[in-house]
Amino acid sequence: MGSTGRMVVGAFGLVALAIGFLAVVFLTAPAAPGPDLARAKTSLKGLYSIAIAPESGEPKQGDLHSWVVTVTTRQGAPVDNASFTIGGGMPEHAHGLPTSPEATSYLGDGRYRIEGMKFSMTGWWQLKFGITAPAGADEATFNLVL
Ligand SMILES: [Cu+2]
Repeated sequence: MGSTGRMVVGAFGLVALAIGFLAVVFLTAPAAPGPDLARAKTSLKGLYSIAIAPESGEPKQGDLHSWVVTVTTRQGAPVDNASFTIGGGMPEHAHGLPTSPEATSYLGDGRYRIEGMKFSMTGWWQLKFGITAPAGADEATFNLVL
């Protein structure tokens, strides 16, 4: 093999090495962590299981709409007589909810209707539910991306 041949082989080797290196960097880079979009979770102190669902279809930007929140004990028993504080906002914009949603009725089986919810912008929203019931006070935060 002449010196030109060795250079070609050498250059090819370097390119292969660079590709290999980039592949390792690319494949091992952590994926950008998105917010946890689960709509059912255990409350912060572990007292309740709490699940949220829009009452009719996925909410759209600007719509005043309702949610149904279901609260059970960790063993799955429905929680009656819960009261709620509802807050939240857009963590990336440092603003709160545009409305003051409230629990307006008990639907039975641990389900409560939350009325007056509105998402005035598209993007990442957080909903923070404070729950007070005979077993104690606890809270849960949900993420939504519109
Ligand atoms: Cu915003």
